[in-house]
Amino acid sequence: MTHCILIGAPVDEGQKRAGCLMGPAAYRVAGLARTLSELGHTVEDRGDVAPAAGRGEVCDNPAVHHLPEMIAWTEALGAAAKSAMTAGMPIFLGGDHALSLGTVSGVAAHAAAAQRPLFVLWLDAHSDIHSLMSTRSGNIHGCPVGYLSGRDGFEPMPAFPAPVPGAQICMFGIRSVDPAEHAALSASEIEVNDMRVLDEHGIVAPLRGFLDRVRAADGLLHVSLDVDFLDPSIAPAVGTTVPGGATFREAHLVMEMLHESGLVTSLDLVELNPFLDDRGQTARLMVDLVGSLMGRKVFDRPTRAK
Ligand code: 4U7
Ligand code: MN
Ligand code: MN
Ligand code: MN
Repeated sequence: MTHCILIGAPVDEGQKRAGCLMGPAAYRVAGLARTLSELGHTVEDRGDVAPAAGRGEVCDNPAVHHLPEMIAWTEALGAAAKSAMTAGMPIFLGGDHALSLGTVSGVAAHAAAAQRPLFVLWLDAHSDIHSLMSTRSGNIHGCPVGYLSGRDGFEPMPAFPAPVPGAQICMFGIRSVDPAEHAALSASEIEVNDMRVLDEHGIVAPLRGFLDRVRAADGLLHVSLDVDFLDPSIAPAVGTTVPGGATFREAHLVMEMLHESGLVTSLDLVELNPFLDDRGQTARLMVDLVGSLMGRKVFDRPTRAK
């Protein structure tokens, strides 16, 4: 039994297509709390985080937008994440992926206080390893891994902490990487499992390898699930669709293996844009995936009394 803490993060400023701010409401409507309690977990919904007003910070890349707002979100979500980690397992209901700047920093602050390493599993079509100077779209949802892993080659941003060494980050589902991101990934120690790896080896062996590393290090594990990890045919409600994503069963298998590992200590659900959904199918699929992560099985044979 896990104490699940739902934290709404209606972040819409990390990209330009309005709608991710409706994500937390969509997860609630799709029955996330009920799904968790039916699995025997306790659920506490802390409502939506509200950031302070932005303070006008600027950077040299004119494409970048909403930087002050994202700095304010990072602070507010960092505080919410750190405090939730002492009480249970936070599940952050996004909101676009820029929110992970805050959630992962807060979780990392908790891990540091507990003197345990934090590992991050990044399930995404994209590597999100831009800097404010390398991003061409100017969308900060393409930058969180860059800052969280302390990507070098650009000016440090004190407002975006760098708490997770690249060697503790593992990516799955990758199929859209910009040239500047390619260079950054190559120079990093991040484990990159692109879709080709999944096609060739399946998801089980590479994921086991990563989970074994987390276990051996007695690490905490944060999972960041971007809707576009999934194939757009099953998850249309996302602004940045990329064909060739994870199938329904691949995604559930990841979640089932994560459950069996018992290692996951926090979770981001990001990039859902309910305005683009088809009768709630994407929101429902995401909730079902959380169900698998939290212990729902296709068939659980009862142990027979002798
Ligand atoms: B997401 C992109 F150019 N790399 O920087 C960019 F392809 O959180 C996409 O993974 C970023 O959805 C996608 O804008 C960010 C683009
Ligand atoms: Mn992403
Ligand atoms: Mn993505
Ligand atoms: Mn996206």
